[in-house]
Amino acid sequence: MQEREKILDNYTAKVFKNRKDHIVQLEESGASQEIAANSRSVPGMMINRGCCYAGCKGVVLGPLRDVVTITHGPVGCGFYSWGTRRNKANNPDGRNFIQYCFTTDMQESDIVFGGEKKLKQAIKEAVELFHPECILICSTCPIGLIGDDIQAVATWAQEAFKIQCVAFSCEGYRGVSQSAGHHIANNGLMKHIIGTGNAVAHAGKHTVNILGEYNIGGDGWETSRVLKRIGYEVLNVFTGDGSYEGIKDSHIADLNLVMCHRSINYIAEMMKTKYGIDWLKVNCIGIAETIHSLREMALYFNDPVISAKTEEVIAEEYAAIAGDLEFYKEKLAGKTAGIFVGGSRTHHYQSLLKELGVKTVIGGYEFAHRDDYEGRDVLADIKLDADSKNIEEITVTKDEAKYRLVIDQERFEELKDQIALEEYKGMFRDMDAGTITVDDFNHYETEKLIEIFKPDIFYSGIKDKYMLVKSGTPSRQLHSYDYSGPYSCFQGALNFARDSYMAIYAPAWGLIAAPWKTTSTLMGKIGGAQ
Ligand code: CFM
Repeated sequence: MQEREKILDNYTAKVFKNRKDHIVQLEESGASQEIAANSRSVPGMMINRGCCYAGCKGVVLGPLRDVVTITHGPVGCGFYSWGTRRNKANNPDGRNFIQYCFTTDMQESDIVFGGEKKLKQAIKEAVELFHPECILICSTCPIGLIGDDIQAVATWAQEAFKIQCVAFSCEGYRGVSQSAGHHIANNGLMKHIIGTGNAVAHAGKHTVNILGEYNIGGDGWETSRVLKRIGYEVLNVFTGDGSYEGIKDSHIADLNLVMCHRSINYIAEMMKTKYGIDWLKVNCIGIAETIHSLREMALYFNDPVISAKTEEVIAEEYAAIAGDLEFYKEKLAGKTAGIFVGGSRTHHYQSLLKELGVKTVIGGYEFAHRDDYEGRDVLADIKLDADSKNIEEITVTKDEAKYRLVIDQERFEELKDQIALEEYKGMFRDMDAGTITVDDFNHYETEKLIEIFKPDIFYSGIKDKYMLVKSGTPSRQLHSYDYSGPYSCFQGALNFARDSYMAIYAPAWGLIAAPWKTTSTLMGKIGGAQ
């Protein structure tokens, strides 16, 4: 029986019918196979997904440091999304509010009589105490159910306090996962904030935005450091250590780099239509992938100074880690891994693991869409179901005043054949035959996979981490990096290798067998005789 069948074998007919299309075992290395994704989970299963509010407030909007983001709802939602994602941010202008938890703390009577008054009061208090230029409102499930008009409250706040206020109807139940929340956040930022500034393009500066980089454990800082060394101007990071003031002017960038395709492809595409900015899919996790991305950027800009500097920085950054990396490569060679994260990291980390000699045998995502697995070529074939249709699709048009092409159409076509311009080929392309991929994995399936594949390490999420540890499998948490990081670029690769080595070689794993399993714990003497 193939491993895939072993996992599905225990399911009842109804669950089997649902899950069979979400589990794929690759027949050929790098060849795409169809997978079911972005659909409702089976009720009652212990899954790892988050909700729409988590995707909007927690993932995309939360990292913006100079805005006050108010969670309109009961206190639990605000509390749960408070400071747990390790999206680090600096405080360059005295406006870093991300360490606070702002919530309207809706009580029973507010649910019965409506919460708009309370929301207005919360905005008033936030303005008086923190003087933000921008307030974002994110609604949670009960708000949608009772019908508070948060959009009207936002309009009121704009007039009352002369600040920007944007409301996001990102109730947890909208869509099937946090992916819906990404889309809603992308729409709101695009409609109300991106491109509203008056900055003009910095001609000849090679200005980039990094999209889909949330600065977990400082990844965005490390990537920016390397890019700046080469001579790029990093205008904005969306949204790790990002700012409202900054992203208003993000339309003047020459190129958008897309790190996490899943959470931000919408903004990348809309900025192309509206402002003419090309986007390039990059991956700054792993040495080979980082080098590849840096060279593709250099090709795009086609400036001999940048190209030379790119090679110089690559050589220096690599030389700085090469010695230490050898030690870890030796220790990690031949190991196997499982990776389950949200919607992009499972792909990003596979090539880094390969460089370290670790083979990824099981992988998967919580909420990715088919294009994240199979590549953007399938976009036209994806049929939208009722849940997806529920998310607003906004249409943007060319902004005549701010539209600007850095390269002409002919050069664009020429480059498109060479580099990942407006292209993402998906995760399957980099996976080997026989490896298994699970969409919207649950705890039963994870347990079963561990039993079958016995990976040496499992790069997990938050909910599944402890079940892995209890099964005796070393785990590194790949969402928040377990208090470590950064893991991006060259120095980051070394950090990752060190953390993986420490996880696998921790002496604790030699002590997990219960003492009574290996030695008799019954002690005594035979009495009676002298
Ligand atoms: Fe993108 Fe992310 Fe991810 Fe994501 Fe996330 Fe995250 Fe993630 Mo956790 S934006 S899809 S919703 S790379 S919080 S920084 S680690 S599940 S794989």
